[in-house]
Amino acid sequence: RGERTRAPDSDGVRRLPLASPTARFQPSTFTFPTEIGCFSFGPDRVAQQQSRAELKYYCEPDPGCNLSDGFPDRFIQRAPTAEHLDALLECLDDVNATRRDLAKEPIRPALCTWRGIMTKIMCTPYSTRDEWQLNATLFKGTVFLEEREEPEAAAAKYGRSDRDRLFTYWGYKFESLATVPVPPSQLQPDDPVLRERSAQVVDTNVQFCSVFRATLGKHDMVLGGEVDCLIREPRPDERVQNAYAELKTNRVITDPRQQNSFEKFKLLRVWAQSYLAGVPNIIFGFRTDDGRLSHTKRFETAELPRLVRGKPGMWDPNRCIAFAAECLTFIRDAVTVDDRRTVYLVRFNPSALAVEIHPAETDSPRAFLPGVYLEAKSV
Ligand code: 0WD
Ligand code: CA
Repeated sequence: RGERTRAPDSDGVRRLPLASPTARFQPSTFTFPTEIGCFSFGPDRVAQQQSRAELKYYCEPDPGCNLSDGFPDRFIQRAPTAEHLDALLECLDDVNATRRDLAKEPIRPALCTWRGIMTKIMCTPYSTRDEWQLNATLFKGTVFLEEREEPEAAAAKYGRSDRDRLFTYWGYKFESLATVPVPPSQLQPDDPVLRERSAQVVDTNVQFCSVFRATLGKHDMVLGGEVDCLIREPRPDERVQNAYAELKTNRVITDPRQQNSFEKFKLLRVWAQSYLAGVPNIIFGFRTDDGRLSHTKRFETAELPRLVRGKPGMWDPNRCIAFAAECLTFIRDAVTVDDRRTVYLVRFNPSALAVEIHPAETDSPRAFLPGVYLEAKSV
């Protein structure tokens, strides 16, 4: 530790080797995130700032319901357009403009990105075969990260086979069947809202995103992440986050091998994802091979590490946190040119088992900070 090479190699690339299971990173900490703002995307994919319009309530779906229903005619899948961090930055600017009016210091985090990027970084010690590539830009003291995806790869994901699209649909259909726009306590058993659930168009443009502030090691971060629903009505004296829930689907588990893989891979990812955003509840919809909902099961995010602890080959949340903190320090140390047109490539290289930071590209065609943010009232 500490002696890990941070200076560039002869090829100009800086490398942070993934610690082996025996050579651990310094333990680090993550503070429970606090929501500072939010936004909703409607079917038009325009972000309504500070709107909870698309935050729905969980409502137990009917067992045995058909997740294929409505496919493909009632499925609107968002086109893979590069949205960058636009809605998130607009939200942060909005929050800072309000703070300025209250004579409060603006929030200028060390890092600002989508929660999904941090999930990837956090899971890296246990997902060593999965490459990731990020664009990084330092602007006015904040490092911004976005996914670097070649247009061909994005298009390939979108234009997959009908079978693949159906699998994707099942996940969204579960969300649609398991949520209602008003608290279920306000609904009668025969309320039309309940029946309308199954007739709804599944539109992946529609999303509610929470924007929150958290500290990882010595770094403060502002992250934005999609929140699926509220599990109950939040009490007036508590943070709304306490009632947030993540919805997931999984094939029904029928043998110990599947249980092991579920715990090892799926629970790690959903733990990291939910933990980062302070989402305390996770609801799994288990489905059959032909897309019927079998049953649902609730987990508390905080109980997942305990559920896998001590089992061979499982993950350790402290290792995820320690690695992510180290990775952030590595990025902060290497991304030093404060310029909106300068972009660094940050990459996890599975064959070298190392995070790499490539030399800065100045006046880069990949520059991704939007005009609205650059000209913002609060920057
Ligand atoms: O275009 C892209 N490459 C991505 C866009 C990748 C990841 C996220 N996003 C967008 C999301 O659409 C959202 O507006 O960033 C925003 C925040 O997302 P996040 O919360 O940081 O994303 P993540 O935690 O990776 O995923 C949360 C949900 C997913 O739910 P599940 O249960 O599968 O984890 O965001 C959705 C999906 O419902 N999602 C996407 N929706 C459309 N296109 C995508 C995508 N590429 N990735 C995740
Ligand atoms: Ca989900």
